[in-house]
Amino acid sequence: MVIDLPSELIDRLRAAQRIVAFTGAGISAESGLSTFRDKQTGLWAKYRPEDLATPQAFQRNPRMVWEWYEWRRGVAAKAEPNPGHYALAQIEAAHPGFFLATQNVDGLHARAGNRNLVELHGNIRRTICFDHRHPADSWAPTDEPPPRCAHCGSLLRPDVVWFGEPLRGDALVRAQQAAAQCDLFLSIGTSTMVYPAAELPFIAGSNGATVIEINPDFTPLSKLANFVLREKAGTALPAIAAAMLD
Ligand code: BV8
Repeated sequence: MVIDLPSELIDRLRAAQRIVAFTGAGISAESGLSTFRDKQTGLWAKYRPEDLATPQAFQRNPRMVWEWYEWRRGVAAKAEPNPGHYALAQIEAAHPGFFLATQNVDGLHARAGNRNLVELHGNIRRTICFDHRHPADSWAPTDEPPPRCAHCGSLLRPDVVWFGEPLRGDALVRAQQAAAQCDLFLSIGTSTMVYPAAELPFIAGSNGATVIEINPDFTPLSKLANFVLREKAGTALPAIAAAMLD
């Protein structure tokens, strides 16, 4: 489906020098990956992600949390980037001032071709140990999962940021600086609920950037955004890329 963008939005898109895209689970929904707000399906239907994605849950029941991530890792590995992911890769390829900050851990932006990106909440395809964050690329099969670290013997876990854990490295600072300095901020497929990541669109808006929200549903950002496209990312982003790159 091709949508018409407001002419004022097209002018802003074409004039933008420094662009930040901020994505959440909604951009991967059209790749078949359920969002955090979706009811969990099947085996995990009775659990809320927020109750599984915590260090406490892992310490309480490491096997269950490990198996939830093994299931999600398997689903993510079979998923393909969708037109929304590819549109952002097209924009980065044509726009030196483009920066992508994702909350997603599925690795689909890198697979679509984006390089100038930070994965604020880590990546489900990477595994580390719980006690020292030693990376683990492989591990001996065990009938008592989670497997253990070859270096220190502590339990292995996914290299993602759990609720109650601080974001790692310089990802957040890089994203905050990009948000503060951009002139166009695209907030895509996120409920804008999880901090500190959710602050990024508000940082951009308070620094004078044009803020565009792409989300079929209302979020806490909707009333502040300069433009709200009540569309799926897979519909809106190709139209935005076409308007920018024509
Ligand atoms: C931190 C990785 C501090 C794991 C994730 C009280 C006590 C303690 C902490 C807090 C507190 N109050 C607030 C906090 C902070 C807490 C927080 O924000 N909690 C929320 C629930 C209130 N944050 C944290 O704990 C963070 N850490 O604060 O540390 C600290 C500092 C120093 C020392 C110690 C501690 C860490 C947060 C990171 C958690 N990890 N993911 C994993 O994936 O398993 S969060 C996870 O949910 C995602 O990464 C994402 O960030 C987040 C929100 O999900 P969304 O991506 O927005 O997806 P959602 O389903 O919510 O929405 C999807 C949207 O898409 C919807 O709006 C839908 O309408 C739309 N959509 C659907 N289809 C489409 C679409 N849009 C477009 N197209 C479509 N087709």
